[in-house]
Amino acid sequence: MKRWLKYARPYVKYFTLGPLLMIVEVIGEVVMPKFFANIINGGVANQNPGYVITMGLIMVAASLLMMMGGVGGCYYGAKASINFGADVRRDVFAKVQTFGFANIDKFSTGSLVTRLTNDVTQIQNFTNMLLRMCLRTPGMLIGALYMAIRLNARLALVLAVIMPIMILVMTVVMKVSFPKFTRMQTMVDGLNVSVQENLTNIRVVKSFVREDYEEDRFRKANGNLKSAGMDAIGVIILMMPVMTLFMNLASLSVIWFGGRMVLLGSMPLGDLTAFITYITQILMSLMMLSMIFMSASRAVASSKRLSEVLDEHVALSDENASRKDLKVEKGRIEFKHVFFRYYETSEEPVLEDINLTIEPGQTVGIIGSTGCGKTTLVSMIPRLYDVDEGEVLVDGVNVKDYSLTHLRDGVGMVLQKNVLFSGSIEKNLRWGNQHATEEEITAAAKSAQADDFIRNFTDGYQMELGQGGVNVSGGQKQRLCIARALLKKPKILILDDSTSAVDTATEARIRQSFKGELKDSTKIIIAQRISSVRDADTIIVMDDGKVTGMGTHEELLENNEAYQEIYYSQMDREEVRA
Ligand code: DGT
Ligand code: MG
Repeated sequence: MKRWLKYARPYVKYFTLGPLLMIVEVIGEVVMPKFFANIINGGVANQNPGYVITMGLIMVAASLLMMMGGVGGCYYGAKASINFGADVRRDVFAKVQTFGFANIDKFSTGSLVTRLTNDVTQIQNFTNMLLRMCLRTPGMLIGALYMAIRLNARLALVLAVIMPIMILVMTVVMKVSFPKFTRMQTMVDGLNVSVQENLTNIRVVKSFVREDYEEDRFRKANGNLKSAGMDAIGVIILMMPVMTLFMNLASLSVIWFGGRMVLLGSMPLGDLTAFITYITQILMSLMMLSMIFMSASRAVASSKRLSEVLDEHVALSDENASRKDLKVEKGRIEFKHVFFRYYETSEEPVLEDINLTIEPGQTVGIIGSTGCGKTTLVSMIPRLYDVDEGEVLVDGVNVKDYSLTHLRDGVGMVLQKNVLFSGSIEKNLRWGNQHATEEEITAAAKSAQADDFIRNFTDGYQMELGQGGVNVSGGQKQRLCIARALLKKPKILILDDSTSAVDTATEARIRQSFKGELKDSTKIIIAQRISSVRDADTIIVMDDGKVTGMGTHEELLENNEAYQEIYYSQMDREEVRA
C-alpha cells in the first residue's frame, strides 16, 4: 500500500480535487428529492404555481452545479489515475530492464508483458473508480439515510431489515470472487505467452505448417481465460438480480406501509415519493460499494503481481562493484577455475574448471562440438551470467568489480542468436555508438564487408529493417551485427559463430580487416570451420564443458586428437568440393 501511495504523491492535487468535486454532485443528488417533495407538497397540493416555478429554478441551478462537479470530478479523477498508471508502468519497465536472464526466465516474457499492460491497467482503473466513488458513494449512503430518517423514522425501519441482508450477500460474493480474479490474471499470462511465442516465430510456425497446432494451443489458452472470466464474473452477475430483488422488495414495503400512512393522513404524498427515491439511493450506493470492493479485489491481485516484479531480487547487478569508475583499457582476459551451471539443481556443470589467459591484442579461436559450452564460456566475459565458482578477470580485475556499463562498453559481443531492431540500418548500427560520425559508420560497415550490399539497397543506410531484421539475408544480418559491434571500438571483440552464414572468401576479408582496424583489441572467434580460426594466435579446443587443448593450428594438428578429427573431416569435404 505504501508503495502505491508513493505514486500518488506527485499528483496529490488531482487526487484530492477529484473526490472533492464529486461531493458537490452527491450533495445535489441528496437534496434534489427533498426539493421535489416540496414542489408536490407545497406547490401542487396547494395549487401554488409561483412556488412551483421558484423551486423549479432552484432545481435547475442545483443541477448545473451538480453537473459541473460531476464533470470536474471525473476529469481530475481520470488525470490522477492515468498519471499514476503511467508512472507505475515506467518503474516496472525500468526494473525489468535491470533483470538478468535468470530473472526473465523465472517470470517468462509473456507474463512480464501482461504485468506491464493488463495488470497496470487494472490498478489504474481501480484508482480511477476509487477517486470517483470513494467520497461519493459513502456520501450518498449517509446523506440519503439521514434524509430518509428525517423524513419518516418509522418507515426507515424497513432499511434495518433489508440492509444487513444485502451486506451479508455482498460479503459472501466478495469472499468467493477474490481467488477467482487472481486465477483469471494467471490465465491472461498463459494467453500472452501463447500469442507472443507464436507471433515472434511466425515464420517457423508457417514453414513447419504448425498453424493448426498453434491455433489449438491458442484456443486452449483462450478457453481457459474464458472460463476463468466467466467463473469470476458469474458470481457478480448472480449478485445483480439478487440485489435488484431486495431493492424491489424494499420499495414495495415502503409503498405498502407508506401508502397507508398517506391514506391515514399522517404523511404527505410528496414525502412518500422522496422517500422511495432515498431508499433507491441507499441501496444503489450499497451496490456501488460492493462494486468498489470487487474492483479492489482485482486490483489487489494485480498489485501483488506488480510487486513481485518490483521486489524481484536481481542477482546480477553492479551494486557492490568496487571499481565502478574503471574502464576496460587493454583487453586482457583471465579465467581462473571457473565452474558454471545454468540451474543450481543441474548435476553436470556446463563449464568445468576453466583456466585460461588471453593477452591483449591476441586473436583466439574457440572450436568444439555443438553444446560443449563455447557460448556459455564467452558469456562470462561481459557478465551475461555470473560464474558459480572461480573468477573471470579483465585487465586483472574481477568482472564483478566493473560497473556493468563500463564492462559491456569494453566488450563487443556479436551473439550467436542475434537480432536487429525495426528502424533504419543506420539507427541499428548506431546501437554500437550513438555519437558515431557518418565516416565511422561507413568504416565499420566496410570492415564488416557490409558497405557494398547496404549501398545496393535503394535507400542505402536509410533502409528500414523489419522487426528482428527480417528483410535482410542471414549472412547480411550477421555482417550488420558485426558492424554494429565494431562501432563500439571494443577492447574485446567476441564473435560467436557470427560468420557461419557468410561465404569463406568474404569471411577472410572480414578477418583481414580486423588485423588493421582492431590491431590492439583482443578478438575471440567461435567457429565451426577450422578455416575461420586457423590463423589465430591461439586456438582453444573445448569438449563437454572442458578445455581439452590449446595452441596454434600447427601445434594442435600435431598433438590434439579432437582437433585432428575436425580438421580431417573438414578437409575431406573441401577436397570433395574442389
Ligand atoms: P553451439 O553454439 O551449438 O556450437 O554450442 P555451444 O558450445 O555454444 O554450447 P552452449 O554454451 O550454448 O551450451 C552448453 C550447454 O548449456 C548445452 O548443454 C545447453 C546449455 N544451455 C545453453 N544455453 C542455455 C540457457 O540459456 N539456459 C539453460 N538452462 N541451458 C543452456
Ligand atoms: Mg554457441
